[in-house]
Amino acid sequence: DGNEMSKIEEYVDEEATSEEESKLFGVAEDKNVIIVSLESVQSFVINNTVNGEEITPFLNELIEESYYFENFYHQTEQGKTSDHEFLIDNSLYPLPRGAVYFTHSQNEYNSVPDILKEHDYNSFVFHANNKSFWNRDVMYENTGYAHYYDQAAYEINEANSVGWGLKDKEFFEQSIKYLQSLPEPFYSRFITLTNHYPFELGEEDASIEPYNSNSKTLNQYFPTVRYTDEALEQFFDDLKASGVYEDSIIIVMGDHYGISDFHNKAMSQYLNKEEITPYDQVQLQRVPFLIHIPGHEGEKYSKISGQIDVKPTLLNLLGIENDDDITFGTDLFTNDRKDFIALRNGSFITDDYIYSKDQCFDRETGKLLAIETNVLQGSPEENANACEPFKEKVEKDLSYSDKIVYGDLFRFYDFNSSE
Ligand code: GP9
Ligand code: MN
Repeated sequence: DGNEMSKIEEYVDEEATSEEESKLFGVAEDKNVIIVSLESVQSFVINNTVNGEEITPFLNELIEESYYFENFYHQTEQGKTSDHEFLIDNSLYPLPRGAVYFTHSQNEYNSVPDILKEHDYNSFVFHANNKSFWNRDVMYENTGYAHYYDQAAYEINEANSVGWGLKDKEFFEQSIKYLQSLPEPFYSRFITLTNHYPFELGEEDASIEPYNSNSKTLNQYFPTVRYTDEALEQFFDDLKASGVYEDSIIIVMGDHYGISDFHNKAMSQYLNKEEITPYDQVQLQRVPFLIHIPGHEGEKYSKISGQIDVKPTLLNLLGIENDDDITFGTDLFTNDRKDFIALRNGSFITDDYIYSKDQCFDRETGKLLAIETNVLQGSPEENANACEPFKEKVEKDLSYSDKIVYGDLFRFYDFNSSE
């Protein structure tokens, strides 16, 4: 109820809200926003090769001209792509079970599209799937989207489809005409599809060879990632040719993992590791995240970050004061940030440690911090309990967010109280 909500407000003010102004506050004022969600693209393919071939040549280039966060984690659960959408539009955590897009689509939210409406933006999603998949049509309507360019907006046939549907190159190509017709400024999200499990691709679209391991899934992943990388390059070319590029900022990110721990044996072969430890498993939850602002040189950041941080970061870039908002993430361009990134399964990352499956690891080295070894080495401060103080904080963070969603608590909160 309202009481619970004021407790959460206090917590968020204290823990997640930055006291410091974003270094990039307002640099993208009135610009269009184009978010590209790369289906199942994980960070381990970035600046990496397979069979001696670069996997993502375009992304590797783009990173050099963007603000790039190399330790950025997805925080999704069973709601997969929709969980990622929920995170970036709301800076709330998705649910521990089920998909919030299905279970709580009628809640009151303070989503990015709703906020941007007050600043003359219209919001759109482009994705070539059935509109009711993940209950998107309902959720989008409730959170302020003006239109969803779904499957019905695209010409889809056998020749231009593979796997889950329309191929990414065709998807972007067919989207440009809609994009050019949008009233400006707009907030938009493009969700790719080709790099979806089971990673099917026709020979004519494969520029690199599959990997060779006992996992057909991992083997096929590389050519489809490359295909999506090429589709993204073509999209950038088209954005430039159409004139949309100059007035826009473009955010590119992976939505969630593509290769599950079921394929750890093949993954350890590819990564040249003896085994995939719980530490490695957490590190594999990193997805690419970059913000491309035409005219900006960009910068590479190593600080820990996650999908929960996207909303406050974006609003600050657009110069939108949002003091009364309730977000569980923090602007990426301040130093006054929350000191952990929580994954939805309770694993977490701090500057110094990674915690997963009841084990505490050194973040830098991946070394398991066991009490025994440390007694022997005489450094008791570096023991397995190092993660303990964060454990409680992370649980609190997740549970406060869950309380908001389960209890639809934003009904009791005034987002404009200081106006
Ligand atoms: C479906 C697409 C893929 O529309 O977003 O869904 P996923 O299985 O990744 O959630
Ligand atoms: Mn997905």
